[in-house]
Amino acid sequence: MKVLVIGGDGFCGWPTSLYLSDQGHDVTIIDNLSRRAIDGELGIESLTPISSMEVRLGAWKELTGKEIGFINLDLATDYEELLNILRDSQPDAVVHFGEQRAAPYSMRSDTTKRYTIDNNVRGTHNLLAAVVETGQNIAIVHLGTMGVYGYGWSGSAPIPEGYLTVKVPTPDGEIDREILHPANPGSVYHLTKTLDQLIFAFYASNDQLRITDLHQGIVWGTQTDQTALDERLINRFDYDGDYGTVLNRFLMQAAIGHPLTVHGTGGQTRAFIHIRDTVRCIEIALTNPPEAGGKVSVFNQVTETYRVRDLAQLISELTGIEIANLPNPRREAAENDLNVSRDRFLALGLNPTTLSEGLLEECRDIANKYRDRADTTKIIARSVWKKGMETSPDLVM
Ligand code: NAD
Ligand code: USQ
Repeated sequence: MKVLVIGGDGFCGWPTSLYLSDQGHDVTIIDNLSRRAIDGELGIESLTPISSMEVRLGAWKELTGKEIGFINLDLATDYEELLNILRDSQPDAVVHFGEQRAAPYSMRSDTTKRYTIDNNVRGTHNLLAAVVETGQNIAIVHLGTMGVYGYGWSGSAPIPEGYLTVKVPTPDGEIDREILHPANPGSVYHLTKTLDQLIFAFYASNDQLRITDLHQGIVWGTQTDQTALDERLINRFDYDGDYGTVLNRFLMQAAIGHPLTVHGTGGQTRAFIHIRDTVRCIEIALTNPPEAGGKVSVFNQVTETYRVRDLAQLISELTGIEIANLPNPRREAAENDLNVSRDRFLALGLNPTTLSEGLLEECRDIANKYRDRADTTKIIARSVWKKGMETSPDLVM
């Protein structure tokens, strides 16, 4: 299968590109390297030393004999170039990872709010408009997020995979209607994913585009079999207050002896998936596209749910590192339960990787190996959801 991977330089996109190439697919990465530029803007670096795209692709070819193409293009602004690429390369599918993905970064300032909306919404719309314009039957797989559903909206009922059947009262009695699950975004970033959903619904209906939207939970881990082949292929490991996600942050903090930064009581329950399952799920989605004229195919791409304080407790018990309950810089429910339907990937053969001591240790070993690259001043999350919530004094190391 010929696949374009937009955002293929990122944390999920890079291992996915290698995995798809390894499986024999013909892969070309499209990325504007904006994530690397944001590292520069924030004065941070991935904990792991990621190589330039040139070195990454050269190493992959040297080790496997397989070639991955690369095009530096901004999905949100370089529309004509995108159209030409689709026309020339005629891919079977496009995987769309190419968005600004950090909730804290999206809430950092009016500039980052506007950038996140402009980048993500324009990028998604450009892709769909270009696919329609080519007239080609290109399948689209997009990375959405579990956060589109919000937390606790439907009480203890499991969050369905995208759609909800509701009863609509009419003068002639109730009728059943299937609707997109109500959107309840918790940040400007999550808001962009809910806007993406409406764009997809429109183009699936109006233009019969074949679209899959993967509502992914928080990805943890860093290496896959392919990225572990050589240090030049290593995946990124974000640990800073904006881009680092909770479980990887705790593992990195444990590796350098930093108290585990639980926001508030840690009663937030979230969905998780290991990076090795992310790459498998993408291939399953690519090989099971919806029919033209069908609705958007939605999967919940999660394998487990955990409460933040339970993760902190687990890692604290494994490592002896203490837990610090910090004021929460976000506006979010202090406590929530989470019950998620995740049957579709299981039915298509996903064998979930679950959290285990071995995997936690593998990740902590990586953090440990590169601990000298950590900038401890960047660990505390400082982007706040509303002015006036500015938090907390520095943790004393
Ligand atoms: P990332 O920031 O590491 O990677 C995103 C990549 O997209 C980067 O390489 C960036 O340079 C590129 N990009 C951004 N805007 C672009 C544009 N306009 N044109 C071209 N390239 C652009 O993020 P990630 O963690 O790999 O996430 C990938 C996708 O998966 C995102 O859409 C994110 O919302 C979703 N997701 C991630 C997680 C997670 O825990 N990391 C969880 C759920 C969903
Ligand atoms: N949290 C802490 N301590 C920390 C970091 C986070 O307690 O040091 C808490 C947060 O307050 C939040 C929870 O952990 O309640 C999750 O935060 P996160 O940063 O791990 O994840 P989130 O902001 O939700 O975003 C990440 C990805 C995003 C993806 C999303 C999936 O960055 O791209 O869409 O996970 S989901 O959460 O399912 O919507």
